Amino acid sequence: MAQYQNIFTRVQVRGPAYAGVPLGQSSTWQRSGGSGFNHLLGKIGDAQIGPFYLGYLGFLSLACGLVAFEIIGLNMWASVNWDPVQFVRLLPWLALEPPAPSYGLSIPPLAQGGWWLMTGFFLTAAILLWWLRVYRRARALGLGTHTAWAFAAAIWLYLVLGFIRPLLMGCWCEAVPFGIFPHLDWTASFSLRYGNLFYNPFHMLSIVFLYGSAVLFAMHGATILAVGRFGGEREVEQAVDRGTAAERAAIFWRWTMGYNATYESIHRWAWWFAVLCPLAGGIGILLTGTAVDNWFLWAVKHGVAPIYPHVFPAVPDPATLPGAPQ
Ligand code: 07D
Ligand code: 07D
Repeated sequence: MAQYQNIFTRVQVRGPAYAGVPLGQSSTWQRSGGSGFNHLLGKIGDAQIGPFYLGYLGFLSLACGLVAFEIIGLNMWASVNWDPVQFVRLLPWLALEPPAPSYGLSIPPLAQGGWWLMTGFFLTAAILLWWLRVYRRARALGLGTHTAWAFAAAIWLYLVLGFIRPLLMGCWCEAVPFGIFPHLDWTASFSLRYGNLFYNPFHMLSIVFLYGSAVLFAMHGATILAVGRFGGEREVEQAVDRGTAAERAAIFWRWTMGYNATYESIHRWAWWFAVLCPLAGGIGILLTGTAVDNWFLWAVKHGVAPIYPHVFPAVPDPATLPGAPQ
């Protein structure tokens, strides 16, 4: 029997290219790039590409992002003596590291972390300018600014990791290096240095919202695809006038779970789950090394982790020994 399958397939309905609503009088930039169609992209999204709105914020953001990207790339290339083959071969392991602990919060020479500091400046400028662009484009279209605020939650975690926490700790050396595997090494050693991040309750909460976002996204995506045959993907109409699709989606979850979201509230659930992941995470990182020095000992103190019986002789926490890096 022929069935309407909509996991992979998509009906491509193609009208004339649509430039979007007219730009207001106040706009100094025009949309650029014209528009075209791509059949393959149309299989996973909308087939129309462009026009693109660059604007001065977009331009400045891309320019700053390019500077940061270039500084990272050239430093990595220099670290393999400008050998192009080794550069490509070792790329995932190459790094641009922050300054050594002895520099504290001062500005170090370029080759001793100065390039890292400069990259941080340009990357942060690029991200903040992109945030402004997201905010301004939403306003220009008369939208809410929900996307900008969700993005701000991610930027919060990024700023805590690379700027706010290092400031509080009094050292740029606390920040994350630029590099694919080096930033993973940093993440692992951060956890070890502070007594296992698993015992940080804000890391736990962040994981709840990370996993929760995935399961909610799967449930929502599945529900909407499942009622696609009744026009359920036209969510706005279904939110204001609950038709047969919304009705069935609600009944499905009421039958299986006893409780259901609405066509509108599911997006609030999704928004909060996604936003709370980096928001909680940022709090957890900010507390680490500033308020709490060892999450395992913290957890023992608060009855989260058990006190292990003294089978072996006592081992002091290496971080509390004289001469340990602070
Ligand atoms: C799918 C949206 C698209 C985004 C993509 C990432 C760059 C970097 C730069 C080579 C979901 C684009 C990547 C522009 C290129 C250079 C110099 C988002 C999607 C496709 N990480 N991390 C990755 C970043 C931190 C951790 C991958 C950025 C923290 C772990 C990618 C930041 C900690 C793992 C990446 C950042 C941490 C990764 C895939 C900033 C704790 C992995 C990311 C600015 C949170 C995974 C090899 C992805 C991996 C991975 C980028 C911060 C941990 C390179 C830009 C310091 C454990 N991280 N990360 O898909 O495969 O995100 O690593 O804060 O296992 Mg990371
Ligand atoms: C990084 C926000 C910044 C990104 C921005 C984007 C560009 C490019 C380009 C699109 C991701 C900028 C974009 C520049 C755009 C293009 C082309 C968001 C970021 C602004 N952990 N852990 C988390 C788990 C362990 C550790 C969060 C799981 C170990 C550290 C998350 C496990 C150790 C940190 C999480 C696990 C450890 C984290 C990240 C399991 C390592 C953090 C949430 C099962 C041995 C971060 C409080 C997020 C955090 C974090 C999950 C294990 C270390 C929930 C599932 C015990 C140091 N971990 N972790 O949204 O917030 O990141 O911690 O083992 O800093 Mg963890």
